[in-house]
Amino acid sequence: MQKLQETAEKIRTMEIRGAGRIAKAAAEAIRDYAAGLDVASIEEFSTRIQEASSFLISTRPTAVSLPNAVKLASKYSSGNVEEARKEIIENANCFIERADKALGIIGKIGSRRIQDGDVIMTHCNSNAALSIITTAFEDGKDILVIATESRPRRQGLLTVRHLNNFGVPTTLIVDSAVRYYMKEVDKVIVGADAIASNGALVNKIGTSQLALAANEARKSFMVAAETFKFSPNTILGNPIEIEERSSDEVIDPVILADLSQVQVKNPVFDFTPAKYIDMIVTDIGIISPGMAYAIIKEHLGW
Ligand code: RUB
Repeated sequence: MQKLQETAEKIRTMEIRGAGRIAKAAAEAIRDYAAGLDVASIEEFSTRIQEASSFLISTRPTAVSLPNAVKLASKYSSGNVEEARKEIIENANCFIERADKALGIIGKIGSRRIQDGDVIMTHCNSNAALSIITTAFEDGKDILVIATESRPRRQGLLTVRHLNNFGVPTTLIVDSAVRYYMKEVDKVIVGADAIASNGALVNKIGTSQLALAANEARKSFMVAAETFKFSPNTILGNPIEIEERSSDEVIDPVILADLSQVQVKNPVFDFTPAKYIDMIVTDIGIISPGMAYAIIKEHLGW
């Protein structure tokens, strides 16, 4: 359990972050936990796997890739401990391999929609969105990227470093400059923490501002999301919980302690309605947000 607890802690503190990376780390944690589980019966095996799954899922509430990965990885049908263990190891490995491949496929499919000369705006730090951008660049397309800082954790700095390593010309802006620069943009490309059955997107706080500004300026808004980012629970009308993190990420607690009339809010994701999304680039192809329900039914086994 110690290794699994370490992974859970890294996800909670955001040492491991980004919906795709979180999903892969969770699948690995369940796999290694199952591999080393010393139990006397299948009932005990089942209880311990369920406990470990719930523990991992509780670390961050919004990215649906986390429960999806844990569910897909921890599936087994055998009543025999050794066989059940083998099934989990295989399912987890299969999920991890699928997740790795998905990024490459999204990059390939999405980059076909990028034109020579495009200016692309992105927000936060999404591996899936970056896969499209760097694939287009490596295909020889002459592109420019505008990347937001993404307060309060400034994941935009990871994005600009990544793009710099690829040699992609990139401009870093503060989040409040999104609308100011939108007139220069051709396409917005962002990642996803979750996509609801009605096609609404949940992604880093501020994503909906990019969508509104893009809509106002008639620029295209593209989401890059593996199929395991779609939320089965939303079919049942369950809302996606928006994570609220500590005020320490926004303001020095010593300064805040002096401000008796001030409270700080730090929601870290927001909703972008489907009507602002032109397309979702997934590992099974490009879809309109209206197809989200079909993805959940056909590709997540619901
Ligand atoms: C990260 C974030 C990313 C999505 C998609 O938020 O909002 O856009 O997770 O990323 P945080 P990816 O930093 O709070 O985890 O495409 O890499 O899965």
